[in-house]
Amino acid sequence: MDRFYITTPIYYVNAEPHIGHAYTTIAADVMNRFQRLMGSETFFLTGTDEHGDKIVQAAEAAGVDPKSYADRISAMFRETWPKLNVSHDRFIRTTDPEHMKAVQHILQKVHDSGDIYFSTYKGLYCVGCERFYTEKELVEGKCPDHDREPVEREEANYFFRMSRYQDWLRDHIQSHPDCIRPERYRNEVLSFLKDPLEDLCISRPKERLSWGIPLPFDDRYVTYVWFDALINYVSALGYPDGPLFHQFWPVAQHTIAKDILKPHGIYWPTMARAAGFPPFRHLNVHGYWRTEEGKMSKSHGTVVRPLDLAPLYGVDAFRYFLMREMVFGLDANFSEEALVQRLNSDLANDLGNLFSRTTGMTDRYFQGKIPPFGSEPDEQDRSLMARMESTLDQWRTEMPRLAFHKTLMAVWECINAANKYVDQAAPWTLAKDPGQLPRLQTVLRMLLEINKGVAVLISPFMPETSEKMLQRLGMDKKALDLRLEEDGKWGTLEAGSPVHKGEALFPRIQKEEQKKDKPSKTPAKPKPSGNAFEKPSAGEEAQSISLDLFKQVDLRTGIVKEAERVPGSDRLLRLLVDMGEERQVVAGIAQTHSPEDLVGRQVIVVANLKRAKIMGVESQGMVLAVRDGDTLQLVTTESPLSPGLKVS
Ligand code: ME8
Repeated sequence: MDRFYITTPIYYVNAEPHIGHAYTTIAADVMNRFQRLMGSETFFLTGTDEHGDKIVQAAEAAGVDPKSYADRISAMFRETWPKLNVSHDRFIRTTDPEHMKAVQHILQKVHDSGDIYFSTYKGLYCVGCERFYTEKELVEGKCPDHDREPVEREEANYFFRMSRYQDWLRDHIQSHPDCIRPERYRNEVLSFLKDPLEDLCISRPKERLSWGIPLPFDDRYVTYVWFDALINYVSALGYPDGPLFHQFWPVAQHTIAKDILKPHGIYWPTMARAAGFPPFRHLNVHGYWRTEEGKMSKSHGTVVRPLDLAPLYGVDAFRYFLMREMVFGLDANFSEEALVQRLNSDLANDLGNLFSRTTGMTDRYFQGKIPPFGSEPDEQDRSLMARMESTLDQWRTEMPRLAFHKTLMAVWECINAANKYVDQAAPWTLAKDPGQLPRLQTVLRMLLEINKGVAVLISPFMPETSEKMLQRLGMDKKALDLRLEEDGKWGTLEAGSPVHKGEALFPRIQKEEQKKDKPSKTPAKPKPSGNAFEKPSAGEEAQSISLDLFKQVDLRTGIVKEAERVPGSDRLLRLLVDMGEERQVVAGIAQTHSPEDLVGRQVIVVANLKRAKIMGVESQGMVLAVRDGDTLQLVTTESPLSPGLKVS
C-alpha cells in the first residue's frame, strides 16, 4: 500500500490562528484526504512552535509565564482545526517531552560527529526574527520582515557546520527536480546556494533566553528555535526508533508559505543529512494571502480570523473559496465579497442547482427512487460520460501537483456540462410522453451518477457537502472512508433505492445578509420586491384606487412553456408563457425557482404592462408573485385552467 506523510508548519503561539494558517492547514488536509481517497495509508501532522524570544515577549505582554501562555494559544490552534474539518492525525507541541528528547538526541549526534562547534560571533541581529542578518539580506539597513534596524550583537555560541553540506544540497536539489515546488521556489533556493553558505548559530545563552531546550552538551545554552522546531517533523513520528518514522519519513511532504522557505529549503535538509537521515521528499511552497489593507501578518496586525467567516458562510464554502481562489505558489487577495460571489455562483447556482434539480426530478418522475438505465445511451449521454472521465483524469493528475484551482475548475466544467445536459435532454418534456419512459430513466440515472461522481471528487475539498450529497443519494459513508476505486465507479447506484432532495446545499447569500452587523455608509435601500402589491408599512395608508382603475390592469392566466436563466444575471429568468398567444416575460425569481421547475406551471400575468427591456431581454408582461421574508411564491389558480382567461 502506498504511504503518504504531510505536515504543516508548526505555528508560533505568539498570536491566534488566522486565515494564512487556515489556508496551509486546509491545503494539507485536502492533500491528505485526496491520498486517502486514492487508497494510501496517510499520516497528517500539525502543531505549535512554542520556544524562543517571540513567545517570551508575547507572554510578558500578556502578563503570564511562557508555558501558561503557550498552553492557552496552542489550545486555540488545536480547537480551530476540527471546526474547519481538518483531519490531522497528530498535533505536536515543541514543549512535548518526546519532542525535546528527539531534539537533544540529534544535537548530541551532530555534535559527536564534529558538525557542531563553539565560536564567537558578532553580527546584526533582528529580535523579531530571532536571527542574525547579513548586510546583504537587509533592505535599506532594516529587517525586511519587521521593517526595523537590527541590533549589533556579539556572542559565544554553538554553530552547526552547514557550509559543509552546501555542495551536497545543491546536487540533491538539482537531481530531484520536484523536491521543492513550484519551480520558482526551487530556483530561489538554488540561487541562495550560489553564494557561500554560512554556518548556522544554533544556541542561545541561557542568561538571555531560558525558554528553550537545553543543549545536551552544555547546559548554559538553549537551542535556537529553528533547530528545535524543524525537528518536530521527525520527533512526531517517534524518531529515531519509532515504526512510524521508518514507515512515513521516506515519503514526507512539507507544506509551508514562502516566508519560511530558507529554514525549510536549506537548514532542514542539511540538518537531516548531518543527523544521518534523508531529507523530505517534497517541500510544497505557497504564496501569501493579502487582505485589502495590505499584506496580512501578525506583525502588521491585520488579520482575518477564519472562525469568524467559516460559521457565517459555512465551513465547506470557506474551504472551497480558499482552494479555488489561490493558485498554489502565487499570492492571492482575500475579500469577503469574493467569497460570497463564489458561494452564490459556483456553489449555489452551479453545484446546488444541479443537485436540487436532479433529486427534484427523481422525486417528481420516479417517486424519489433511483431509476434503472432505460434506453441505450445516445450521443449526448456519451459526451457527458466522456466529460466525467476526463474530469477524473485531470483530478488524478492535478491533485498530486497541488493544482487545486485547476482541479476544481475541471470539476466545475463537468457540473456545468451536466446542467447543460439537463436543459438539452429536457426531462420535463420526456415526462409528458409515456413512450419516452426508458429515455427519461436514462437521463435521470445519468444525472444521478454524475452527482455521485462529483460528490466523491469534491470530498477532499468539501467533506460535509460530499457526505450530504452521498447520503441523499443513498450512500451512507464518511468522507474519510471513501475510496475512489470502489466509490468512484460509474453506474453503481442502486436502482430502486430512495433519494432525498433535502434542503438547498448552499443557500444563496443576499447582499444585505453579507453586510449585516457592519456599519453601512449609505442609508439602507429597501429590497426590490417581485410583487405587484406591496404591503403598506405601519402607519401608512395604502392609496385607494377606483374599481375602474383596477379593471384597467389586464390579468390573464398563463402556462409556462419554456424557462431559462438570463445570461449574466443571478436573479432573472426568461419565461415563454402561453396566454392564448405566446409572450416572453422576464421574472426576478431565479433565486427561488429553477427553470425546469417552472415548465408546465400555471401563472397569472399582467398582460398589458408596458413592454420593457431587462438586461437586454424584452419583457412583455409581469408574473405575479408574493414575497414572504426569504420565500417567494407564484400566484396561481386552485386548479389548472386554460391559458388566456381574464382574472377579475
Ligand atoms: O513561521 N498567507 O510560524 P508562523 C498564507 N513557527 N499563509 C500564511 C500567511 C499568509 N498571509 N501568514 C501565515 C512559523 N501563513 C514557524 C514555523 S515550522 C518548523 C516553524 C502560514 O506562526 C504559512 O504556512 O509564523 C506560513 O509559512 C506559516 O503560517 C507561518 O506561521
